[in-house]
Amino acid sequence: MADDTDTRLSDTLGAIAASETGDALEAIRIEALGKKGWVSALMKTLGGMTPEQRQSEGPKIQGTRAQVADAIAARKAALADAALDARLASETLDLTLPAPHTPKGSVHPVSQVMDELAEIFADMGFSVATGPEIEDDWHNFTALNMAETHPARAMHDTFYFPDRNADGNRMLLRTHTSPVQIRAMKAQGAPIRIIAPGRVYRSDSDATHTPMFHQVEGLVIDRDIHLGHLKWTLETFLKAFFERDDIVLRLRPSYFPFTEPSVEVDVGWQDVGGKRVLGGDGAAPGHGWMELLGSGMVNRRVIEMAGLDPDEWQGFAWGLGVDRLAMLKYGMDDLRAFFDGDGRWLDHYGFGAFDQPTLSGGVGAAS
Ligand code: 2NL
Repeated sequence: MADDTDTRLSDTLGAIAASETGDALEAIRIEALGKKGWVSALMKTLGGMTPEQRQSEGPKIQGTRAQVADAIAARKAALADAALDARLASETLDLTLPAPHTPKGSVHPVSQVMDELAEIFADMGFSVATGPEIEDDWHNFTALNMAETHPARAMHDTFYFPDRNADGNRMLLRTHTSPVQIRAMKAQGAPIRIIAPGRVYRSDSDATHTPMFHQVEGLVIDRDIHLGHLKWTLETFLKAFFERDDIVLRLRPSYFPFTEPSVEVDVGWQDVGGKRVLGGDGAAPGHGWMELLGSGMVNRRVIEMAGLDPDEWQGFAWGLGVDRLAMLKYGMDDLRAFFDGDGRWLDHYGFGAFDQPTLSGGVGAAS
């Protein structure tokens, strides 16, 4: 029986060492240590022994049981280690691989330019004012010294709503962001330094006009403000925006009902390889002027209608098209593509969300 046990023990230990899976090992354990296993059967023989026999056989049988149990535990640990090693070897992560291309949004050039404008003017002490796109004709026209008969009030320019508001005013889609500035003057009083960027609407649609477009207006009201302040402000802004020190302005007399005097502002351009590039004296040979924005000293009637005393407060204002500004700076040549929402156009002309314009890092985004 001792020989028998020794043979079974060495067979079992050999099978344990040769086992390749947890299942195979478990089968061996059941065969040896299970209720009906051969080691368990050996243990049961102790009950029928004399005390002397038990004394000599007991430690042997216990030793056999312990050897089998220890061998199984050791093999189990070895198999688990091997399995972990195999997993670690197969589940590698190559950190040198390029990031996968995942679809992501981009910042529209109009939003990018508006952010750039806000950054530049914030540095000159301007804050950003916003207001409703659905306006009444008092804030959009009357307060801006535009009489009932003014051509801009004609139906073909303005989108009117069919109903009047509670005060009997006609409602419309704002045709410029001036009403935002009227509201800001009435709410904040003077002095004031704001820009008002946003969507505006005109019933006009062709190659260079869309029924909705973007405008930014600016307004400064303070004591002793004159045209020199206007010219310096616009020059400083345009140099920062186009990131060129050689921006030259030409002021031409013009007419707007809301400013007096009114000035149209041209920027000098030069021919660089067949392309018009802003910068340089527009009067030089091969150079020219490009009309960029309208401005002027705020009409005293407008200051009055905004609730301020025009003998105490003066100021200047300007307005310009954001879409055109974006086209000039970033080289898009078709305005209509701006508002198609075509993913390919946005992939090409859009900006990364992390390309925040800053004066220190440059207001022009990298891509
Ligand atoms: C343009 C240029 C302009 C203004 C807008 C303005 C606003 C207030 C008072 C006075 Cl609250 N003016 N805005 C001034 C001059 C020009 O826009 O070409 N407009 C048709």
